Amino acid sequence: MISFTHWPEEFARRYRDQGYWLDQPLTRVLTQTAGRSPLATAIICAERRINYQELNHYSDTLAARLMEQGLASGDTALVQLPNCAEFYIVFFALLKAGIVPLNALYNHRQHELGSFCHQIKPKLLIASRRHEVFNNNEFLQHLSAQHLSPELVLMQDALESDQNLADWYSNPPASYSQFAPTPADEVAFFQLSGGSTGTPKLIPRTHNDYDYSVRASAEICHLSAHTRFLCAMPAPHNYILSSPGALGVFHAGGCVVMAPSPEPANCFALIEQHQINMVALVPSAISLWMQQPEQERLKTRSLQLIQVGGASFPESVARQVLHVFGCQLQQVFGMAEGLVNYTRLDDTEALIVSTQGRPISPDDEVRVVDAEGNDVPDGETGMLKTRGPYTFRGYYQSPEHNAQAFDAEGFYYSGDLVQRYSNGYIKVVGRVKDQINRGGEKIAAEEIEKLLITHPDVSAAALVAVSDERFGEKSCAFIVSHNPQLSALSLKRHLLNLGIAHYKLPDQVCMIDSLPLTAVGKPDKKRLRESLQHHPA
Ligand code: J2J
Repeated sequence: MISFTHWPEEFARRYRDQGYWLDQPLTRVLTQTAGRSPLATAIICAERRINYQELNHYSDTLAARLMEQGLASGDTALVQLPNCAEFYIVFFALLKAGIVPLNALYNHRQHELGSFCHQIKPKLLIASRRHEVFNNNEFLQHLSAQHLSPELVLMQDALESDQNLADWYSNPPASYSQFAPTPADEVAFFQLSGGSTGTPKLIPRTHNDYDYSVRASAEICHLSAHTRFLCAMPAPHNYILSSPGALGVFHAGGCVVMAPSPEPANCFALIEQHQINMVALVPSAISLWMQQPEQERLKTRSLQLIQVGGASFPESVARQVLHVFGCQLQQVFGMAEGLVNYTRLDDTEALIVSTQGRPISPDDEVRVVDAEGNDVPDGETGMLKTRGPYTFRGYYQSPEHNAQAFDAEGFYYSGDLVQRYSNGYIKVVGRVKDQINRGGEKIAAEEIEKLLITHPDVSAAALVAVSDERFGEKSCAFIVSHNPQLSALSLKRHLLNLGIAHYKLPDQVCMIDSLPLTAVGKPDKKRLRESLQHHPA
């Protein structure tokens, strides 16, 4: 089994007694619906329509083939697929076989994928030959040189010499053995943290905790067999997978329509063609959708619910959404670590536009505290800390970071600055974690700073957020260098050569003589941010 920080026994008992933890595998969200409505369409992916029976069958087949191959419960897998039906076939197959997946984002590159491999040492890799990291064998050879070669590699859009993913889920094994999912209170899969540290952190999620968050979310969002959900943001992201996301839709028996990205022209065409009634977006995407010409927006008339989350969403824009799309708006404030807040569908318009909602569960314990850990009065700003039936108790193999991220009672500090009102609703007003939220894509400053100083001409680096009309925030790298000729281009090329995801490249670069320091000798990022406001780069 994968080792992870369990909930203390008294909490586990309470979560079971309250009916949150069902002690069933997370694949329940699929198998129950497949039993109930086998012929209902589960996924529309370009020209393909896959019903629940087929989705269940494909994932059974792949699970059985993997077990036949000798992969077993407790093994790990690294998966990187674009938004497509295979993402869910693979996810359910791995869970059925007890193989614990980590679903990388499709825009992750060698740097991120390499770090994931180091952390989980996957026996299985599932990826796409269309992705730039896998369109040749360099990365696979690099893994092999590091003694990290997976035992089995399955490829989508496979070459002749590859093991073809499509064959593996379509062609049945010689015999089916009993599936062996990991126990419901053990790790089902790894979720990715937005991060604020040097290396991307992994979040162990159990069947019990994740299944509860999905079930409860589906109920809060009134999902049903009539839900037609557009999956237009990255499928592995916690929000799009579980709030209530595709898993919530499968649980309710609705239909998930795949879009490669939130690009408006394609999404609007899909919404019209498939009469989609629900979509989950980040603020920058909804702003882009609002800017489209009215005759284009008319194609979205079937939409009944637009969810917005992942980054801060100004009240004025929220009001505009109501006006422009004329459908329900729901704000979602969540985190891959657990806690998710929603405005409720029957809330007043004032609550919906001005807050980020309230927690899913009556047993979500949320505290808003000052720097000394004392609760602040309602309505005042403080740091959010939380524990509950679906909030994790520790990052994977990160004792030092866990010592900082959790308090002695097991509350997780999310790094968000919030205000909570007497009705329990939360407003996100800022952040203490060293992270840049670039239109919902999270960048851990330290991770990029560590890579920047590996450039031979860089002696110090600090990455800070700058506000941006479209993305909310973009990144600016302050660089100290002895080389007056050092260019932004050379720095970006260096980072790209190290294989980081493109969204992590600094949007701006500022050369300075030295980094201002705080009283304790750390880079004074507040002053750096202020200097940008006075002298925009
Ligand atoms: C302001 N900041 C927000 C919001 C997240 C549902 C929705 C989102 C995520 C997510 C998620 C925000 N307003 N509405 O996992 O299940 C920022 C906060 C938070 C961090 C978490 C879900 N919604 N944020 O975005 O793990 O800073 O999850 O702590 O990617 O995003 O990021 P992530």
